[in-house]
Amino acid sequence: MTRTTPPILAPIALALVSLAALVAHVHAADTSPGRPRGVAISQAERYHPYAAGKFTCLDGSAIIPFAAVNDDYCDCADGSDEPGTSACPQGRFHCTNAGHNPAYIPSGRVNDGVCEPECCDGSDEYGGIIVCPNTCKAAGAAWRKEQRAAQRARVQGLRKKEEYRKSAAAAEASRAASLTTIATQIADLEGDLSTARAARDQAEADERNASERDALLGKFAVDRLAEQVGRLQTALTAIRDVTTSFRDSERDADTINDWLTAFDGEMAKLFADDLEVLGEIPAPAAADNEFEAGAVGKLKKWVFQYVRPKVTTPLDAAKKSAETARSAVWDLESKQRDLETERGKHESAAKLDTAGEPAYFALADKCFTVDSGEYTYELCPFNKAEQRSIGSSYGTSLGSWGRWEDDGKTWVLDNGQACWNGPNRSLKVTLECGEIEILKGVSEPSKCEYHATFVTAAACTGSLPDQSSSAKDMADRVEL
Ligand code: MAN
Repeated sequence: MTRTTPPILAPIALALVSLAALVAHVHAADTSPGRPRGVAISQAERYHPYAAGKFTCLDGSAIIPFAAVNDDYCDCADGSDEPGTSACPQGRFHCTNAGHNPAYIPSGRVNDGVCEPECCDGSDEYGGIIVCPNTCKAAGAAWRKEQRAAQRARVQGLRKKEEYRKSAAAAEASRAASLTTIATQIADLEGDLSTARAARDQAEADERNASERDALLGKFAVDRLAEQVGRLQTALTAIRDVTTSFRDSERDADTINDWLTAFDGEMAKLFADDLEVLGEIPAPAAADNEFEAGAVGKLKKWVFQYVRPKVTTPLDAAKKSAETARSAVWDLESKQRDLETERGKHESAAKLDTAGEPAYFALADKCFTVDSGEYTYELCPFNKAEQRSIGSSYGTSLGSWGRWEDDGKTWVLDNGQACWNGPNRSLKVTLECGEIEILKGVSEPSKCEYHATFVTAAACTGSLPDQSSSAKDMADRVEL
């Protein structure tokens, strides 16, 4: 059914049309009847013109006729009456950017003949100086693509972080188990060590006794040997006599044989008597020098070269036992040191300052490098950072582990190598979420104060979303 206007109402209708035209003129800049130009949907409630015909400045500084909103004259201290014009320098213009993200620009940039990149819908230039194309569709699509990629990276990072957490939990469990085992091993070792030390002390006491005895024996043997020298001397004289007699009077063979037999007997006696004792003679010492030059010396040499090595003396045995007992103690002590080092490592690993996030344990004992300018930078999380000239192995310390800052978003490494005419070197690391660890963007914003960005899955925050909620999340970001 069509409704027609009765002729009597025609003048009223005309007046209404004129009024509407007037309102339309006053609000020529408005985007919709309920929302003046430059006002965000979320703020529309605060711009309620039609009820009372008044507008209250958003800061409450004044109440003005609604017609004064966007009339290109600044009435409110906060500039809220001119959201859609450039009249208030402190004002903000809202671009709806349908299809992309809404944005605010300073209202001074409205109708300035420049298409603001923030306003992809071109709504900042409605005055006709320039026509700005609406690029929101493409920009929104590109932004959403980027967001999806970032979201994917975040999700992958979060998955990796879950793995990190799991391995951190496993590592912690195994660390605890190792610490218990090590504690038991150390306790056992202490028992073994006290037994071994007692055995060593005993063996060393035996060694000392054997050594004293050996010294006495040695003295005795040398005395015996000296005594034998006389006999040897007699034997040599006998030989000399034999040879002289032989040369001089050509005595008969029987006589010579008698002499030689006598000499053999003398020599055999000498060695038969003394072999055992000679075996115990200590190695020739400086004190024995008086004997070295003569026959005794030669004999001693013979004994030491040929006889002594075949004879084991009680001192040799005692020395060997003491040596074995000492090395048993050394072995146990070295095992004890190894165990203590291992215990220390586990304990300090457990103390890593991960700010309560176990995923960061995955970065312990690892180092990451990047080349930037003429330097290679190396970051070993929770440990140290270095700067090296590319290709060089000499490193300048940029600092050692310091602390977390910025609510868990930054690491500080400080007390690095002193800088000539500057502070000790230090490095601030901004943490970024990503699946793979990357050290990037190293810079030196001020002399010897460095900055880097470190991408790690451990820095990813939030929880793993399911497919549908992530899609919804994405849609919610786009104000249409
Ligand atoms: C080295 C490097 C630089 C630093 C200067 C300061 O060349 O560590 O990064 O700025 O020393 O003298």
